[in-house]
Amino acid sequence: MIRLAIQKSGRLSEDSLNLIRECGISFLSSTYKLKTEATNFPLEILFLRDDDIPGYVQDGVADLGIVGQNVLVEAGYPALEVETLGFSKCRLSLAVPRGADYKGVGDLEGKNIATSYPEILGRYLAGEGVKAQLHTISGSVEIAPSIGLADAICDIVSSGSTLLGNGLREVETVFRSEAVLIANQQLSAEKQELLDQLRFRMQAVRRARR
Ligand code: PRT
Ligand code: ZN
Repeated sequence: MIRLAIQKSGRLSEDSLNLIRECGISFLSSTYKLKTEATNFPLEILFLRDDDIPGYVQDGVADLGIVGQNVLVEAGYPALEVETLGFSKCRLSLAVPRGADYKGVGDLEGKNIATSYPEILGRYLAGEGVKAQLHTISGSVEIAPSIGLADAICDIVSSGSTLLGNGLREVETVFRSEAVLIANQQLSAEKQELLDQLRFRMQAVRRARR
């Protein structure tokens, strides 16, 4: 039996469940349960908050997980990635108030930037040679400039309408992300075999979708 952790409720949940079903794996899903067993494959599915998934897979509490690369890299475990899945595509971007004078990333020197991704943003700014004060907040990052908490923000963008609605302008792409399958790095031979079977089916599903 191999254990796969997926997001309990959020943007990754439905696509993760659909992918498992399209792999020909059947299971009963109930909104109240925190885990379920497949009926035709030796798989147990755990339903967790996405932020907890990389650490659980790293520690072996779960063998496998489905999570966004943004969360995986921010958590510090990029090496766990084994397969890109092609859904939940988004980007982590820097944005400034619409009317702000901005010519390039150097203009952020000495500025206050609100984000939920201090690791990824910190590395990006260091690479650009820019020193800024990062303020880590866990949600509603987009309102930070309008309440005077920050000069700029760095947050996940997909359509861009949230930025627009908050009077912000996207100025730099810091990181591109999609959902990925991750795996513990010390799987037993039996679990490695099950992972290989799952990856084979996931690749077939992706080819069929194209
Ligand atoms: O409760 P839990 O901790 O499990 O969930 P969560 O609230 O942390 O995550 P969730 O469900 O919002 O997102 C899960 C993953 O989906 C993210 O980690 C990304 O990998 C991916 N994803 C894809 C997105 C978006 N698109 C997205 N648009 N995650 C967040 N957003 C948010 C963004 O933060 C911003 O507030 O949507 C807003 C912007 O959207 P647009 O379309 O207006 O640009
Ligand atoms: Zn989360």
